[in-house]
Amino acid sequence: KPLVFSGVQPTGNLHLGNYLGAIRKFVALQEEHDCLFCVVDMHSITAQLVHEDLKGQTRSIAAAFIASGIDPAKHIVFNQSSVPGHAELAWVFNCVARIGWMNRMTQFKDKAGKDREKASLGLLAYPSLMAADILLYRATHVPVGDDQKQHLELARDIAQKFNNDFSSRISDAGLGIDMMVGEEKVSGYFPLIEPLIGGPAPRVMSLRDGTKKMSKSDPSDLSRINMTDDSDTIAKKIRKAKTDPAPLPDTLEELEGRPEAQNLLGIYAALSDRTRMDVLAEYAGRQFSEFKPALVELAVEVLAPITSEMTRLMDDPGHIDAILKDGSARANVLAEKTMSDVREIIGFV
Ligand code: AQP
Repeated sequence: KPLVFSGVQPTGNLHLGNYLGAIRKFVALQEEHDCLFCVVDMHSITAQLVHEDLKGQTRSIAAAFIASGIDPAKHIVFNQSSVPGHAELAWVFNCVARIGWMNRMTQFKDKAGKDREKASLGLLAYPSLMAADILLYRATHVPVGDDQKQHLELARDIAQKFNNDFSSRISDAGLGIDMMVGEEKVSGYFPLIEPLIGGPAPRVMSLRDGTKKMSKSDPSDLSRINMTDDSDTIAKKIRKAKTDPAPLPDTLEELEGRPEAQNLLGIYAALSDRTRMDVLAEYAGRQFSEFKPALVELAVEVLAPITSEMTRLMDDPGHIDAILKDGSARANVLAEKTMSDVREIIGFV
């Protein structure tokens, strides 16, 4: 049965990119799948070790999951550091993965900056921990934004190398599962991961520059819509969003070379669960001076109830901690089973 895993780092205010690229998809997937949604606090110390309020940030991500509609009674909502298997499996994967694989990661290059020697070892090994997060539960389906595609491909490579390196031990212990690699049927312990990246806004771009990803670390707050922004702030940011002077065209092809227009259209489509073509059919020929107020109305309609529910939940940190504790206990049971198999396969006494 397909199992869904995804995580969000507690590294600052969540924004519309995190919501549309990840959290909104979690909510849709929970109807048909068993899911684990994780606040990946161990990832958050890879780029910056000391955080002013890591506990508060962790609770606010959990609150965002629940306020967006994730049901923590049916699915597992927990924080990464409370399940020791993440670190244990990441160590094994550090020994499976090759340094060259990590050096090629664009996120590492971006986040490490010019002086890579000064980046933490954790930042380099980030994808190895991410592979462990998913494979600790032998999860198959991973909803993420487009920026995580390369990391998921690497997680697949790690799973495949582990399966190959230990193939006879896996089959001797009777722990293999059958899976298809292309046309070929193979057996291995870890499943091959399916990234779930599609939708009309797989990469939400900055409101100030349509060629840059919307991101927590952009110094301009006008570049992003935070999930905690009030209605007036959302309206101001959309009003000030960069656009070009042309009206919306009839076809998607005519939007080529207009990144800001593409971005706003994608955001509208994702927020309204429609295709970009469908939205274009309604707004073709209209100026952004007409489209932006419609986008403001839609964004406020979707985000305001989530923001107010997040605020309500954050007023009771004890309740959030209890949800995380319960999720961690349930995650730990699944993790222990995998780790006991992995120790057996490797030959740890
Ligand atoms: N702009 C985006 N568009 C679509 N999806 C996005 N995600 C992040 N930014 C966008 C997705 O959100 C999930 C959680 O992301 P994360 O917690 O790993 O944070 P991040 O990717 O480091 O987020 P930021 O905002 O981009 O942080 P900085 O500024 O530190 O780089 C993931 O599924 C991610 O794909």
